[in-house]
Amino acid sequence: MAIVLISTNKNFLELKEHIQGLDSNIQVDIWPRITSKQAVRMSVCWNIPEHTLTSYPNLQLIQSYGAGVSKLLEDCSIPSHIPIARMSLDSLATDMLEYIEWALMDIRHNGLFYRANQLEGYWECKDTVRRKALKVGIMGLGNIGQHVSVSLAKQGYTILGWSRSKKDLPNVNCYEQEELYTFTRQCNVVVCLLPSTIETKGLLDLELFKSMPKPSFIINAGRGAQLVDEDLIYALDTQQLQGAYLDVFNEEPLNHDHHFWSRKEIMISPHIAAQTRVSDAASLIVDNYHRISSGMPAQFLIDRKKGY
Ligand code: NDP
Ligand code: OXD
Repeated sequence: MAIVLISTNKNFLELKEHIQGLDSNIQVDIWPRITSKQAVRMSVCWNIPEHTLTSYPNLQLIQSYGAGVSKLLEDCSIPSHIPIARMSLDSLATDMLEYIEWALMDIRHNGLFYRANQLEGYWECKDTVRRKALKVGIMGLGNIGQHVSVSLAKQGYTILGWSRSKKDLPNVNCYEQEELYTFTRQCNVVVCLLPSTIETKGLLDLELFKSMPKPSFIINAGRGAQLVDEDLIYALDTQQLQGAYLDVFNEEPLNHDHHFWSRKEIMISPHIAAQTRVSDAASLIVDNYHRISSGMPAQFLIDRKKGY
């Protein structure tokens, strides 16, 4: 029985060492060097080329190396009977919280404004925004969104939350799917922590921006496909939105001639908001491997119909 680690942009050598450090009996291959395709029971995948998973006759589990699984679901060559598990780690939630805290602090201290002024050598003061004045709406209340919203509420932010099914979280005013605009109308910061699905594609559009009080901010650390790029530019041009913090993009890496690069109201980070930590990932992978080896279902299986 073996695990194969497959990625076009991650070096999985360290992951292999961690997995074997936890269980030296597990055979671990790093794609494309496979000892025996027959022996492979589990694949760990991040940015894999299409059709890579078609020739493993005994594959029982596809484990995403990230929380997002949309790329795997888009690959029609992956047999639909093989379960897919996502990465669901406390460290992804705590790291994401730090990224959102940093963006909120930057909003409160007018970071976009002062960095733009520095480039022009221009001195102008603006009032710092009090924590209570920000009404922060979190879209997506799963493993990550719940931790982020509850923690920010504890810090004194006014927090609203929105998800497909209504949640009940301490000091978070929660809304369900049909109440999207009731939710956004109250938020001067919207934070997107949603998975990429058919339903969430293009959700961050002009209609949503217009529903928010003027001016406001968005933070997108979910997936790039959730944002309509041209609508963001228009919303910034018309001062409907004051700024945007973007960690994920329709195309990654972001093309060097994309308009976002030149906009002083946009803060760009290269999909680093919460990065899977190798040691935590290895523990989950080994646990899931042991589960499937003893006939138990793996943890954190996704629902293909919902798309997450
Ligand atoms: P979960 O699956 O735990 O949570 C997803 C949440 O989104 C759930 O609350 C779900 O609602 C909600 N949701 C899904 N579809 C809809 C919809 N159509 N309308 C309203 N709510 C919806 O995922 P995680 O919290 O683990 O991760 C979320 C996403 O964050 C990932 O899929 C990935 O895209 C992104 N991510 C980004 C990272 C980065 O570095 N930028 C790092 C890690 C993750 P319900 O609870 O009702 O099911
Ligand atoms: C993830 C990500 O899905 O890194 O984990 O975006």
